[in-house]
Amino acid sequence: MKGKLKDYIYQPEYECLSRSEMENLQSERLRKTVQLVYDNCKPYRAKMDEFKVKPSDIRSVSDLCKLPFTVKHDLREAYPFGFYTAPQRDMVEIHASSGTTGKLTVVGYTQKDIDVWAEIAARSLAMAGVTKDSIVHVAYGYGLFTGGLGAHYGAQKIGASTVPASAGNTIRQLTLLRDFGATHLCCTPSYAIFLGTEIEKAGMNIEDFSLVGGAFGAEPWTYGMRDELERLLRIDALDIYGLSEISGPGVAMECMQKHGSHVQEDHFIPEIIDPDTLEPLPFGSEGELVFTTITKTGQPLIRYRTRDLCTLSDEKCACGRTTVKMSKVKGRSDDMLIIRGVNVFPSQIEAALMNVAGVSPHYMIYVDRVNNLDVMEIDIELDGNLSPDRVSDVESIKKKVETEVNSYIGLSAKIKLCESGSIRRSEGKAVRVIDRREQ
Ligand code: DLL
Repeated sequence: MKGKLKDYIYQPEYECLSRSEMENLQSERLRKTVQLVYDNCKPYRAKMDEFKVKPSDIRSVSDLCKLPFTVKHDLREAYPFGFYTAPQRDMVEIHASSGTTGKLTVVGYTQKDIDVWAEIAARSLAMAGVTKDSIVHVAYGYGLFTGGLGAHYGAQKIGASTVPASAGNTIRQLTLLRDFGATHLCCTPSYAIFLGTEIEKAGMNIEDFSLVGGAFGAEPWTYGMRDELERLLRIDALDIYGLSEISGPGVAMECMQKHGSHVQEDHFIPEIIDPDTLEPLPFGSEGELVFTTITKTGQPLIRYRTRDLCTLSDEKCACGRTTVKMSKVKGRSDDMLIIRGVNVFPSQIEAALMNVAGVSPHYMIYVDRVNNLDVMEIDIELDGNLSPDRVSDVESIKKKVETEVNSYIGLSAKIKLCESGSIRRSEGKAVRVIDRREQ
C-alpha cells in the first residue's frame, strides 16, 4: 500500500482525481472487467452475444451504454454460483441477501475483493472521523448480511479497536458502548435512535459515553432522523450506503459536509437511468441507480440495477474529494421493503403464508415505526370454514403462521387472523403492503 497509514485511509490519489483522470482510470478498469466476464461467466457471454457486443467494442466509460443490464433475477437464475468469474477455490468468503422468492442472492469474494471492500469501508469510516485511536462498536448483524463484517474490515484496516457486538440485546450494547468507551457506532439509523432513547431508561447517562460519530445505513433515513440521532447521542451521524451484490457497506459514504455520499468511483461506476425507458439520465435527474464494478475479480457485475431511486451530482464538494455524490435514497423501483435492516419482498411473505393450512390468500402487511423500531403486522383472513371464535384452532394457526414467516424472512411479525371477507379487496392491482413509516 502507498504512503503512510494516514494517507491510506484518505487516498487523494483516487478520491481527488480530475474528471478526465478518473475516466481514464475507469475506462482502463472497465475494459479488463468486460474481458474478464466475457471469458469466464456464461450468463454474461450469452447476454453480450445476444446484444452483439464484443469486449473490443468497450474502449471507454462512454461505451458503457452499449452493455446489457444485470438484475437480481439474473443472479437468482444462476443460483448459487453461476456468476463467478474465478474458480471456487479462489473464493475466500460467500455472502447472501434475500431474493424475491426466497432464493438468496449469492455473492462470492476473492481475497482481492475482500481487500477492496476493506479499503472502501476504511475510506468510509475515515470520513466519519475514525482513526487508529478510535474504538468502533459494530452493532450491524454479523453473518450473511454484509453490514457487520464490512464495518469490521474497514475499522480493522484503519487499525482502530473494533468491537464486534453484532445486533440485538440493547442493555448489553449500551453497557459495552459506555464501558469500552466507543468513539464510533455502526448500525442501522433506526437502531441507533432506539439505543439513544433507551439510555435514560436503562439508568445511564449520555455524559458517561465517549461517542463522537458513526456510520449509519442499510436502510433509508431522513435528515430529520439525523437531527434526532445527533441530538440523542451527541455525535456526527453520517450516511453509509452499499449493497452486497456490489460489495457491501462503503460503496458510497457521506463526508462531514453531510450533503450527499461520495461514490467510490475508482471501484464502481455509477449511472442513473429512467427505470421505465432504461435510458441513462444526466446529473441531477432522479432515477434508478446502476453500478458497474471495475475492480472485482470473483463476481464482477455489469450495469447492475440496484432499484434504489436517487440523484447523482458532480458538484464540487468542500471536503476536497472530487468523486460523484449520490443523494439520499428516496425510494425503490420495486416492492422491496427494508424492515429492521432486513430486505423483505412481499412475495416471500406470501409464500410463507400459503404454507399454512386454514388461511386464505387475502392478507395485508402493515409496517410501522414504534419507538423508533420497525414493526410489522400481518392481517390475514381465515378460510371460509373457520371463524375467529374457534379459539383452539385459531391459536394453533396463528402460531404456525408466526413460525413460517419467521423462518422465511428471519423477522418476527404480529399476526392477526380475521374473519373471511373482512380484508378490503382492491379494485385494481392488489394492495398488499401499507408502509406507515416516515420516509
Ligand atoms: O444493506 C449493505 C449495508 C450494510 C449498507 C450496512 C450500509 C450499512 P444489502 O443487504 O444487500 O446490503 O441491502 C442493500 O439496502 O439496495 C438499499 O435499498 C438499502 N440501503 C443500503 N444502505 C442504504 C442507505 C446492505 N444508506 C439495499 N440508505 C440497497 C438507504 C440503503 N438505503
